[in-house]
Amino acid sequence: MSKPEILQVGPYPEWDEGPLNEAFTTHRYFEASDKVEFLKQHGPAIKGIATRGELGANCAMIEACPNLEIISVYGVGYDAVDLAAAKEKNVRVTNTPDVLTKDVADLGVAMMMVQSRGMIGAESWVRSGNWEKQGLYPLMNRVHGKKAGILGLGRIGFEVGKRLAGFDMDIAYSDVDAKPYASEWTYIKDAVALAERSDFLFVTLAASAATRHIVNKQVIEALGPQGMVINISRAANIDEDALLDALEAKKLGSAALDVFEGEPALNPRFLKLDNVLLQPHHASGTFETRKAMGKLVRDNLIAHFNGDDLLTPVL
Ligand code: 8YV
Repeated sequence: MSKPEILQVGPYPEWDEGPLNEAFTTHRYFEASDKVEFLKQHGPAIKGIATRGELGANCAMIEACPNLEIISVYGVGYDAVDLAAAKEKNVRVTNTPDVLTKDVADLGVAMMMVQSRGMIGAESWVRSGNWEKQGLYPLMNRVHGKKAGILGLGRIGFEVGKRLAGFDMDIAYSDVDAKPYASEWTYIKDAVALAERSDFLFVTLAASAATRHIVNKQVIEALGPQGMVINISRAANIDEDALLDALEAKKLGSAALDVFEGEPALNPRFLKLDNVLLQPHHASGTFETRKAMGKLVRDNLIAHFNGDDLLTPVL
């Protein structure tokens, strides 16, 4: 029996390519020089799309595949998938939650520590010989015991909170409603109020039209000149122009960012700042997690084409 034909939107690590090509006939969209023509040629045969969180599947891609049955996302964020178009065409959608939750939370907390304690500058201080020539590295800022705010207490936000509790931090969170599993932490619905009482503000919201720019000028200035924002969600959750304005004017103390508008290209204003930690969207980027993500992408596709229940359905 012929293998289902899959549109592969972006590259996967080599350990995924083999098993994916064993199970499916793949069409490598990201290698096509003329992507419109590529979809015209292969779209009618495509039964599944294997994509990545940041690449998704837009309406044009979905409509170019009239026999599409499922979109499998390598990532927990499915905001780049046109869910309305998928729903209209009765296309299933899956993602890869849980397998990446703890690594993403680990990196978010690490970013807070690295930025607050100035570890990037300290590394340069040693390597440049400044330690010998100029003496002690400048003092930095304590983390333990400070006030943390978590904007979005889903799986990743909750794991961030668990880690911050280990630093004896005073934890509050904002979400659509209070979470019974977080009764030890303070629930503050309003994002500005959460920022006002926080030293560190973690943005861990699933991105959607409803959350776009939820971290706006008011939230940023409420966090203030001693505050730090840490973003391990999607750039769209923060008004990046307002963030840059505040960082440049020192109205916000600092930022630690793993996601950017237009990534991997980013606004060059970031590169001139000394109060921002820049990371290349790698919060889930460990061998263990990426292998689990890749397997889950395949297992969802295989389950669908075998007529079995999907492992991690979104739609
Ligand atoms: C992935 C992500 O690294 O999970 C997500 O939504 O953004 C990241 O964890 C990315 O989608 C992989 O390309």
